[in-house]
Amino acid sequence: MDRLSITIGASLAALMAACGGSSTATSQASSSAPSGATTTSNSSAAATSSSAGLGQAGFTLGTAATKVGMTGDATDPNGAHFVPAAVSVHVGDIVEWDYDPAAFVPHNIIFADAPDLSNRKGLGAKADGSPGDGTWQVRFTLAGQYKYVCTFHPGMTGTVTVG
Ligand SMILES: [Cu+2]
Repeated sequence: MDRLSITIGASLAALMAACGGSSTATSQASSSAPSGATTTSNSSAAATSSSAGLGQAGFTLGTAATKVGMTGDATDPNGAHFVPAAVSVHVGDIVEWDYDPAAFVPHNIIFADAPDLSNRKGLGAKADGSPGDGTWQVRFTLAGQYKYVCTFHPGMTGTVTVG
């Protein structure tokens, strides 16, 4: 009995060692190589923690250095778009997105690399047709280029360059 359990224990230990060995090799390979999967999982974790250091976001942070309009919808020949689609500000400046109440189409502002700065709920018309929050502000505290999209309208994209 004792010898049997020892044998089984040893086999299990060998199996676990084998598993541990292979998974270690896998994680080493993926962490040393800049693979897409590793980069994605790292960047989403890093973006969540680091995007707090990129700036702050809210409805009323202060006076905006630059304002971006949100206009158009599916019936617009040009489609929905941010106006202007590209803005440049200095570190510490506030960018404000203003919803046009006449548009009756909601828009959101999603920064893929800075989720904390994003407005996920969206500005503008609510499901019942009543207007939602009309403005969204972001104070950028780190230089860089910040690309964003409205996920409600494919192709509705913008860029904030902070320098
Ligand atoms: Cu939109």
